[in-house]
Amino acid sequence: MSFSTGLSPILLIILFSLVSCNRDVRSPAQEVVLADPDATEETRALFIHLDRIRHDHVLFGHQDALAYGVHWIDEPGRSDVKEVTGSYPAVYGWELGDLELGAVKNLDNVNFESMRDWIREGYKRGGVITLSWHMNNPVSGGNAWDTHPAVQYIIPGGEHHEIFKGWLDIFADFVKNLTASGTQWNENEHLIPVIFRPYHEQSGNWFWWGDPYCTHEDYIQLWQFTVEYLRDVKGVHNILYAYSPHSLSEYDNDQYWDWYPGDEYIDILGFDDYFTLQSGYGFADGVSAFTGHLRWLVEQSEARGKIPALTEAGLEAIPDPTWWTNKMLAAIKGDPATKRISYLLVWRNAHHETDRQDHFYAPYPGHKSSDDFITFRNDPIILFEDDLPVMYHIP
Ligand code: BMA
Repeated sequence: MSFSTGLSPILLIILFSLVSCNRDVRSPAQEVVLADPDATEETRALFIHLDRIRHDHVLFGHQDALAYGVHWIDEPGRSDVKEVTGSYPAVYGWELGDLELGAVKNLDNVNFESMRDWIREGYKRGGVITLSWHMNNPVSGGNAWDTHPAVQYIIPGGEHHEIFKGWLDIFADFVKNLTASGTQWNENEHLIPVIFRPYHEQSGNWFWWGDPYCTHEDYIQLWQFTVEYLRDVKGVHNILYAYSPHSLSEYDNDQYWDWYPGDEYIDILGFDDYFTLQSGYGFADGVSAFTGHLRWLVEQSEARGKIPALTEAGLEAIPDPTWWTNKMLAAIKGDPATKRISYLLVWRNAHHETDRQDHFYAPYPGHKSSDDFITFRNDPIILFEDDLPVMYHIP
């Protein structure tokens, strides 16, 4: 069958190339759907780069990396990870617990002013920032582990809603004051993007926002309100939102979605898991069980246009000297899909003399897993800070 458009072939060719040209010039930044449609350029770029890089690489992260290590506190330039491997981690985790009380230091004794400087320092070197928040119980006045029910009282309509909003105001001020200038990708003063991971491990029973202490509906409302308030009322636009229940070993995969606020409120899908790799939960082989969880996370994230991440993991005090390669790396390389997680973050290296003893998750110089950690760092899949491309600019 043939038909005539009534247009000359030359005009048709011009029209066709205009249409295809338009398609080509549409920048990838415009195609990305974020929880915050008004996210800053750097925030959007971070999402795009994490999403691109994850096909070949996994970024390594460490909580409180610049604030203290097992044998030092607050010494400029130091990091246990750097002292073992020669590079800072690619991802820096920071914790905001007690910020909401107007405290000078967080619950782990990290000064908030210094934290702001360390966030800026890591960002200016090209690192990625993620924030956790062990928020105090806004109803009982206890800490995050005080499981007195609170969620139902702080969501809209609840009698403690105003107190909770005040805490979000303090958080919003903190995040809106995270700025930097003179970076390789932007000379001008601009906001530092952060991956915000509130109300984490909600599948567990140890935090007041945990599963036994609120309905799924109330948890979801808490999350949705948080995003809408920060984004639409407080005008915070430098956040990617990360969802991270505790280990998939503890429940059926379908239950992962029980607390899910919806694709419109989430950018990163993760989970925290400290136990499966040790063959916990009755798995004969922790590595293959862990690989299975990671694969599921990657597949689910890709189906929804989200970024998968291992938001917290590690082995406390790393008693196994080859844990990095024989457990963690083996699980990540377990199949082609698992390699596509974007980052993994290990928890903090508590100061031995003044904080919890043997509560550390990255090696320090002289630790028995140091050599293996260097092998892990040298694997082409794993990226530390000195391996990173520019994450905050889309050419
Ligand atoms: C926990 C432990 C605690 C710490 C909390 C918040 O897992 O490390 O000692 O206070 O995280 O960082």
